[in-house]
Amino acid sequence: RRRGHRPGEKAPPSPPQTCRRRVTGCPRGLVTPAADERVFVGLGANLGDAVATVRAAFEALDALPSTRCVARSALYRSAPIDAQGADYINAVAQLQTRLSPVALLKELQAIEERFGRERPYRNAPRTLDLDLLIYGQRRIATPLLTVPHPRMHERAFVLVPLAEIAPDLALPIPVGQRVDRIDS
Ligand code: PH2
Ligand code: MG
Ligand code: MG
Repeated sequence: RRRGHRPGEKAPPSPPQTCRRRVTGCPRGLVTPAADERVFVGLGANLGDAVATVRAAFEALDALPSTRCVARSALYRSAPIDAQGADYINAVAQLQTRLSPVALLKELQAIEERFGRERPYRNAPRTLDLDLLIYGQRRIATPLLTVPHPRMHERAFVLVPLAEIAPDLALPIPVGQRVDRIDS
């Protein structure tokens, strides 16, 4: 597996300015040189064995092409917010990846599918939810993808695990929401 170039190694030549970035030419069609951007993914589950699922999902993230999971938060339990069903198990992963944001989104959706995700209605209980929270400094606003995640700043179940693994991000934690760390 390619892990991106190491410090000291010669960087690949940049494409000519006049050329559109080629994304269709490479086999997966999905690789972009972004290996040193800090990428964070939120994990959530409240259907089935949520603890086991979130643990397995960390492994699935680490197994993605051109991607490594470089930090995992603890697992946290919280009541559903704007949703019904059982308590959620939530966590946050930090990735190092050469996948573009959209390519990564597609991979996250494929993992959700593999874990039996169904979408009968909005915010329905789910076996696994993987949300792209932050992709370096990028701001993305397309019908397909919004980064940073538009609701993450209101959600303690995202911010608390994120603050655990990235304390320097200095995010505001909402008051009045309980998020209880569990042993994992
Ligand atoms: N995800 C939602 C809606 N509500 N509540 C908790 N506690 N945890 C979640 O992951 C969550 C939620 C939509 O994705
Ligand atoms: Mg979500
Ligand atoms: Mg989602």
